[in-house]
Amino acid sequence: MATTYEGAFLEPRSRRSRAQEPRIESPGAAGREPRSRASRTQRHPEFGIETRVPECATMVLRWLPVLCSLAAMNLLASETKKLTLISRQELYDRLANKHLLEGNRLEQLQNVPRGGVSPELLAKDCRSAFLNGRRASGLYAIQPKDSPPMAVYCDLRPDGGGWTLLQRNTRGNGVFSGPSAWSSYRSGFGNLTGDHWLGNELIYLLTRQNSFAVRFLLVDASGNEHRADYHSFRVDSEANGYALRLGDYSGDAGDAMTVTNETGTHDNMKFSTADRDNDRFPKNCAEEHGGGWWFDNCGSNFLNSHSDIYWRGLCGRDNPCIASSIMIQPGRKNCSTLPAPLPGDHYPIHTGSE
Ligand SMILES: [Ca+2]
Repeated sequence: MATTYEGAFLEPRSRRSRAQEPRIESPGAAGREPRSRASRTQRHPEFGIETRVPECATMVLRWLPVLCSLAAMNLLASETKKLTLISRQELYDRLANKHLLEGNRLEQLQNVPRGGVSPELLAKDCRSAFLNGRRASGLYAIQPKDSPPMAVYCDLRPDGGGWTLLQRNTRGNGVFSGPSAWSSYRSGFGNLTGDHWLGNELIYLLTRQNSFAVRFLLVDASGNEHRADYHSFRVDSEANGYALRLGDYSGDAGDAMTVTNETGTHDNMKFSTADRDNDRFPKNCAEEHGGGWWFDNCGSNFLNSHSDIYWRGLCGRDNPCIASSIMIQPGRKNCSTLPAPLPGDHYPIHTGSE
């Protein structure tokens, strides 16, 4: 009996998988790749060209708007999580220099509403406040990078671009006649709405976060205003004696900070006080002149005087300047000159909130 093997290994149709089924080619399908089940054909509406779009791509395209929305919401939620709302009192407690606020009056801070504030949203300096639309000069709480918040006087007149004041001296109220110790100049003294020294530590924290320009403004005995701009300004840390680092000069007051003469040059000098002599004079310049400064031998200027504000070539003992102020703002990347004060403007003589 002949044994036939035909169909001996065939299983019943119901038990065969589809892959095992004989493939039946449709007419005209010869030579073409079998159509993948994980793709679909899409006809271009204009050129009629058929392209095959993978199903996974179709799914991604279909759900892309939803995925984008979810990602945006997630990003927004993560950003929102970083913000903290603290009360005005709590911010005040955190201020590094609250002793410079007259009468501890919280309402003096123009950007801290009664309902509280998010420290993360505070400007890092007065220039930032200006760019955020602030135009009223006065006291602001700022939050420099890697620093506790601090209160500063912001000069925000439209033509100025946003200045952060470091010093104001109108020789009033004896503010500059008392403090002489290193610790006083380190932590600052006076009243931010009047005469004050912001403090070497805060000046260091401010100027280490960016490239700053500085303006020394002086009012001579006749009431005329003069300025000395330096296109870069930085103060080193206390470990390096709060040494002064200045760039190129421009202005009409005369370069009394970086010029080298028989009294030395102030640039690159460490700060000196009555109890810390870092100058190159045989005696102690700070003790001799009655206040702290970047003295050399002893120098060509001294703005922290309670009596004679000195700037070589502009005002001296016989014709002392009657007011001074020191202010900074981030340096301009394009090296353009700093805006000049308008005729009649008197930067240093702000004695109250505007
Ligand atoms: Ca000395």
